Amino acid sequence: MSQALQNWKEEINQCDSLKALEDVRVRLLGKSGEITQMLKTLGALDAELRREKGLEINQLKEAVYLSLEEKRAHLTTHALEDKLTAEAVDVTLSIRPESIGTLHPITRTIEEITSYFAKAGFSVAEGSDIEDEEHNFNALNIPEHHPARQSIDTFYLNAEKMLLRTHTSSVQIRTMKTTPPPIRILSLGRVYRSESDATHTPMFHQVEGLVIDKDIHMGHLKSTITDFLRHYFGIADLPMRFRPSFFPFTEPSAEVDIGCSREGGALKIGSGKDWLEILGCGMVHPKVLTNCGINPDIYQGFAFGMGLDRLSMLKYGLPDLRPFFESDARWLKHYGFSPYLSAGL
Ligand code: 2U9
Repeated sequence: MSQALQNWKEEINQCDSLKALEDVRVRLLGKSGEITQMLKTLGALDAELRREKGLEINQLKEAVYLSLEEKRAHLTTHALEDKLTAEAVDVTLSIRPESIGTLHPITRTIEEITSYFAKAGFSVAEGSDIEDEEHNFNALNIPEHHPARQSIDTFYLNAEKMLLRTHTSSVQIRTMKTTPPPIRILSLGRVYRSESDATHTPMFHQVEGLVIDKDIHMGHLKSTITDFLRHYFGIADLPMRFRPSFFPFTEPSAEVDIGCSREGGALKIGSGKDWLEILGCGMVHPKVLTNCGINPDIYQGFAFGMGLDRLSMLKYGLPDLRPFFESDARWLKHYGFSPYLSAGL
C-alpha cells in the first residue's frame, strides 16, 4: 500500500463525525480534490504510462472510496445509538400531571357529550368550517330571501358566496346527501356569526344530533333529549318542558327549557319556579329530506341543536363566556380538567 493511501486511511479512521468525514471526502475526491487532481495530470503522459498510472490512481481512488463508506456506515450506526441513548425515556417513572396541563372545559364537554351519544349508537360526523350557501342555507330550507337568513349575521368570504358556517347543520346535510338511511349522527364544532357582546362571541361551538329512519316520531325525540339532559346535568328528575317554536329546517319545532331557580341572583339548576332555555329541536322538515334525496314518505327524522359553550358554563358554574377564548393559562389552570380523569364515561 502506498504511503499516501496509508495516511489517508488513517485520516479517515480518525474522523469522529459525519461532518469531518465529509470534509475529508471533499478534500480527496471532490471536484478539486487531491485524487481528482492526480487524475487530471494523466492527459499529459504518453499512452503506455497513462494506462499504468491511470490504473494505479483509480485503484487508489477505489480504496479511499471504500474506506470512506466503511467509516460512514460505522459513524451512522454510532450516531443512531448515541441519539437513542440521549433520547431514552424511562417509562417506569411515575407521571407528573402538573407538567401536562389541563383540558379546556369545552374539550371536556365535547368528550362527555360524544361518549354519551356514542353509547346511544350515534357516530360523530365532521365537516369543514368553510361552507357554501347550498349546504349552510338552501338545503336547510333557508332560501335566499328567507327572513331567517337575514337574521343570521353571516361572515361571507368572497363573491362566490363561500362563508364561515353559521351552524353545524351543514355537516348533517352533507351526510344525508351521501349516506342512505338509517342515519344517527352527532356533529360538533366551531360555528361563526358576526356578533360580539357579553353573551355572544363571533366564534362559538355547537353540537347537533340527527336521526333518520323509518317510523321516527316526536316520542323518540322527546325521550332522547330527556335522557341526555338528565344524564348531562346528573339530575335524575330534572324538570323539563318542550315549548312549541319555529325553525325553517324542522316541523314541528320545539325549544326545551329546564327547571331552575334564580333566587337571590344565584342560578341553581334542577329545582325552583324558573325555566332556562337549553336547546332547540324538531322533526326534520320534509323539504330538507327531499333536498337531500331522501323520500319523506318513507323516512322521517328528528334533530336537535345546542350551544356547547353555554352547556359547559351551566354545568361547571363558569360565569363569563369571554375567557373561554382568551388562552389565559391561569384561567385554564383553574377551570381546566385533568386529562387523567375520565369524563365519567
Ligand atoms: C338538519 C335538520 C335539522 C338542528 C336544530 C336547533 C333546532 C336549535 C340552536 C341551539 C342553540 C343553535 O347554538 S344555538 O344557538 N339550535 O335550536 N338546531 S333544530 O336541526 C337540524 C339540523 C340538521 C339536516
